[in-house]
Amino acid sequence: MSLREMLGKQPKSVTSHVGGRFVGAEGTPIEVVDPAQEAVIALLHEADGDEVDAAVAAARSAFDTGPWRGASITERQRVLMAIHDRIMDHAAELAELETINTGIPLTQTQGMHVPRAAHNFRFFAETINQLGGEAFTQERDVLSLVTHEPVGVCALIGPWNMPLGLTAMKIAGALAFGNTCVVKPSELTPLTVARLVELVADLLPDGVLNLVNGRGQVTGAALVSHPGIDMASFTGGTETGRAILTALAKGIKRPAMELGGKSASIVFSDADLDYALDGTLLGSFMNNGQMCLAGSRIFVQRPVADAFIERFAARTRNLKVGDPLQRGTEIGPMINRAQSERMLRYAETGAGEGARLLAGGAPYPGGNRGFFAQPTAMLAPDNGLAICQEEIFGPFATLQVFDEEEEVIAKANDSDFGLVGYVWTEAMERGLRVSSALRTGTVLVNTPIVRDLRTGFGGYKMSGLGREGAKGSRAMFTEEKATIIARGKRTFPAMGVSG
Ligand code: TXE
Repeated sequence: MSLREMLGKQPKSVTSHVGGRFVGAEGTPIEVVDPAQEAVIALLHEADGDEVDAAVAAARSAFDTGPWRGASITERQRVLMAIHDRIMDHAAELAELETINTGIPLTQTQGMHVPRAAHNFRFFAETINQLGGEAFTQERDVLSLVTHEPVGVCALIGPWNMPLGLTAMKIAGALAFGNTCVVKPSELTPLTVARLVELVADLLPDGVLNLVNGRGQVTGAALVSHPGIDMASFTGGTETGRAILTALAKGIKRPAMELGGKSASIVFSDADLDYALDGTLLGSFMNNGQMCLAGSRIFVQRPVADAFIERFAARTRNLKVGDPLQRGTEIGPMINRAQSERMLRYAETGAGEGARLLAGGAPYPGGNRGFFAQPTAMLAPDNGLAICQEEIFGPFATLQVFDEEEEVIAKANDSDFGLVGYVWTEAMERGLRVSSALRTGTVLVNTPIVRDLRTGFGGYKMSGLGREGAKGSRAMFTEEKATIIARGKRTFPAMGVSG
């Protein structure tokens, strides 16, 4: 029997993991659904305020009195590498589980998500040995040292679009820098993170890695407003980010926010057009288009626009939609019915605002189960349209035509978001010039997604706060401490000597 059949017959029970033990199987569970089959595959025990309290207390006690915070770098590296190996040993199972739970094609979960989840642990194991502090010796009589200490208990809130990979990045960073954590995955996609916790529980001291599950409004809200946490790292939508920031503000807790995007992908007429076509398609439709860094707001320079747009539309119509477990499937179902209906509403809104439908714009006709929608492309007359301004988070691309470099930079920057910009050109000077003009945290020149963990990933404007990556993660997960040491007896004004 396949894993999907097994889960369909006997949905997995997912509980919290607190202080080294799996707890809490009572109460009415939340049904977790396979978006391709609409079958219940897991029953999620929702952690209430008391259970969140217990998880934070376990993390607090492990941080304050446990061995992890003071463990040597060698010991932390050993554990992080052991977690890497565990993930790789279970890579096939984790990829299949991720695909069943998210609808993301197996080729992508196998080829990218799971290896990347493991790589995060290897990367941070190496990074903690390489990132040093600072020493300032300019003042003759003092030596100033800057060191980084763990921030404490980290609340890690994960999204549903790449649950294992993105949450593993947070867990690996938090643990590498000596913290303890409480993880809350999305209630839509809790399976792989729960399995990860199960797989690595014996590698960590009790209380270092805790897991709570449940809806954002209940479990998530209780966690981020808990006085016992020291910071929260969140990946998700802008509205939720705002709610979490408000909760954190009460306790002056540190936020790290990776929010949405509406990234421009600019195709200049001097680009290698076949290559740019492949790149813009992948940048728009990978991960079923449910990507914060999707480059799905495409601008094409007029001399090549007609030919490029026609080919983009034909390739979009040709995308293979279907069962994400099948090899060859390029687009699986969207995460739930609300998201697929929302995406199709955007096609109507776009048409109402004067955009021309080039491909898709309707439910997927093949099969009567699953939250499938046809990959969609629209030609937009103006960047102010809702389809060019709002994050759609599905297989939906907009195309616009431009004439001048200055004009397209202004249009690309005309967005509330600022996560990523893509530039396609054979003129490297232009690539660099446009890169420095784009108000985004990352610019990719002549390539779709490349994630170099040594660089920080995060957004300008409403795309977030902070950066994830080597130094960015250190800034997120450590407190910076200055220690000023007198090199000998210093001369300073003596007070209270006379009168
Ligand atoms: O995710 P949410 P939603 C964008 C995308 C999508 C939109 C909405 O545009 O259409 O967000 O997605 C938890 N306190 N992205 O609403 O709410 C929740 O349980 C604490 C961009 O389905 O952002 C889940 O674990 N936690 C994106 C996590 O937040 C709360 C990835 C994310 O859910 C909470 C996903 C609360 N009050 C969606 N409310 C990206 N940046 O990649 C919810 N949560």
